[in-house]
Amino acid sequence: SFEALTIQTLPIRLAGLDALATHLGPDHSAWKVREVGDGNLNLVFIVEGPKGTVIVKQALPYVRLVGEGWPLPLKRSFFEYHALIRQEARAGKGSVPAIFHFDEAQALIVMEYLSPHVILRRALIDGRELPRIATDLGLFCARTLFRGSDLAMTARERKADLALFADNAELCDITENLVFTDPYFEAKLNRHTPGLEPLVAELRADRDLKVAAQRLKHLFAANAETLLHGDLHTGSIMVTDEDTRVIDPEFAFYGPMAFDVGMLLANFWMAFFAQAGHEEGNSRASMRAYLLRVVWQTWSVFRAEFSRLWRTERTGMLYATSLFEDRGDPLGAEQALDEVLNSLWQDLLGFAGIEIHRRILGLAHNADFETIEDKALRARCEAPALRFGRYLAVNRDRIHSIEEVNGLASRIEKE
Ligand code: SR1
Ligand code: MG
Repeated sequence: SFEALTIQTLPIRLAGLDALATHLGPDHSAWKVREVGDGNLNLVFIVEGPKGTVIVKQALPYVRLVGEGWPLPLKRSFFEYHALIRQEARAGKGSVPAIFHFDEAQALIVMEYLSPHVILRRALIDGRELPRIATDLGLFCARTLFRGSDLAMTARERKADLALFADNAELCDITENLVFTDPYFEAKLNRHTPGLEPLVAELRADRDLKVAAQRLKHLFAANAETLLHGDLHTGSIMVTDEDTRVIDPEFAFYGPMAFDVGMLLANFWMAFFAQAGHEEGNSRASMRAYLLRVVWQTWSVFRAEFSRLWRTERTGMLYATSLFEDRGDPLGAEQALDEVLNSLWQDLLGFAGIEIHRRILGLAHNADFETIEDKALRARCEAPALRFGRYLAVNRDRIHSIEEVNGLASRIEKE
C-alpha cells in the first residue's frame, strides 16, 4: 500500500532497487537525500550516492499546494511515466529525463538528475538568454504533437492510447476548472494582486471573453487530437545553454494540438511582461527583445517541423497520401496543411490568452510575477498582460502573424 517517502525512509525503502544501486552505488547508508519539491503537487527528492545522483519523484494523494482537503489520485504518476516514454520516442533521446524505474503502487518515478540544469522560468526571471530553447521546444512540440496524432499513428494504436490516457480525468478536471472557468468568476481559491480590482471586475463582466474561454474549454475537453504534455509552462522545462529537457507531463491526455504550444508561448509572453519587475537598475530591454525572438522562433520552428513531418511522415488515416500525392495532386495536401496550421494558430492564441489570465487571476500563479515583491509594480506588470490575454482570446480569428502579436505585446507593455 502507498506510503509517502521521507528523507529518512527513502534509502531503506529503495535499497533493494537495482536502478538505484546501479546509479548511486549499492550501499544505501551512503546515500544523501534532499527534498526539493517546490511544485504544486508532488514530492521530489535528490538522492546522491558515491557513484552518482538520481531524482525520485513521488505523487501524493492530494494537491500539495492546497493540502489534504483536495484529494488527487496517485495514478497521475502512471500517466507521467507513460507520457515520458512516448515523448522520448517521438521527440528523441535527450528531450526528456531518462527514466530508470517506475513503481505504480508507490506512485514513484526514479529518473535522471539533470545538472547543471535550472528551471527555465527561473533562468528567464534572472535575465538569462538561453540560446537553444526556441529550436528545441519548437521541435519538441511539433514532433510530439504530430507523431501522437492520427496524422502519424495507426487508428488502432491511437485509439488504444486515447483509452489509456482517458483515465487521467482528475488532472484534466483541474485544468478545466482552474484554467478555463475559475478566473472568470469569484471562485473561492482565486487571488490577485491588490490594485488590479477594477480590471479584474471588467474582465469578469466581459461577455465576449467568457464566451471565448468556454469555447476554448469545449475544444480542450472534446478535441482528442493528440497526446499533450498538458502543462507545458516554463516551470516544466529544465535548461542549460546547451540542453533543453521537458519534465513533468503528469497532466498528459489526448487533447487539441494547440494547447501545448499556446501554453508555452503564453509563458514566454508572461516572462516578457514581468521583466519590468526585475530591472532593479539594470535595463531588461535586451531580455524583452530576446523573449519576443524566442516566441517568433519557437512558432517558426514548430511550423517548419510540423510541415516537414506532414510531407514525410503522414502515415495515419488523416489526409492520406492516396488522396493527394499518389494522385499527382501534392497541392491538395499543401492546402490541407495550411488549413490545419491556420486553425492550430487561432486556437493556440486563444489558449495563450486564457493561460495568462489564470496565472494572474486564479489559484496557481507563476514566479515571473510572484517574485516581484513590490505589489504596485507587480500589478503594473500584470495589468498589461491581462489586457494582452483578453485581446488574444477574443480576437484570435483576426490575428494573422506572430509579428503582429509580438508588436501588440510591445505596444501594450509600454502603455
Ligand atoms: C492545483 S494544481 C495547480 C497547477 O499546478 C500545475 O502545475 C498545473 O499547472 C495546475 O494547473
Ligand atoms: Mg508540474
